[in-house]
Amino acid sequence: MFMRIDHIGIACRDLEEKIELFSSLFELEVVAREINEEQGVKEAMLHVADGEGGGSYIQLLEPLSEDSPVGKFIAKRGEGVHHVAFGVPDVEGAMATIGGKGVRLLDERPRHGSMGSRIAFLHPKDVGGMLTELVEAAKQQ
Ligand code: V0V
Ligand code: CO
Repeated sequence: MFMRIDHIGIACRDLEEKIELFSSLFELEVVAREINEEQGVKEAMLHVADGEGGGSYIQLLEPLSEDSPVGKFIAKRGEGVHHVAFGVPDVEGAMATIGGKGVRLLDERPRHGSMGSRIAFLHPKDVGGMLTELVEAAKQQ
């Protein structure tokens, strides 16, 4: 199955502060911002590189509430790496293949992700403690 790293998600208490930090340290540019109510986040995508199948990004995530996934993560573990997202050409296909290997899918069907992508999460306990996201990037117009 073709996979690339689409993004690394970082849990932040203050999005604007961390945008400033990452863009000044690594000279990364913000290419998208979004509030995703369903996922309980306010987020920004910082472009790292372009590759076959799509770009790669740092995704900065500020929780919209304390009882959202990122809010609970920060309360328990503090700020830092929250998830790794693999880019796949067909998210339903990847869900079926990986689910067939006994990994628990946290989403029954793909959900809306940043920049028009379709996403699904895998349980961290079945992936060596790493919360894993599958991302099918939006088709280029
Ligand atoms: C929780 N655990 C993690 C974790 N979050 N382990 C690694 N990385 C994380 N981020 C561990 C936690 O320490 C527990 O282990 C165990 O999993 C169960 O966690 P919990 O705190 O009891 O349960 P919840 O209610 O916090 O749920 C955790 C899961 C939840 C992962 C099930 O956060 C979830 O459904 N996440 C998927 C959605 C999401 O994260 N959305 C935000 C990003 P111990 O302590 O029992 O050993 S949105 C996004 O990326 C977008 C929009 C995008 O890319 O476009
Ligand atoms: Co993500």
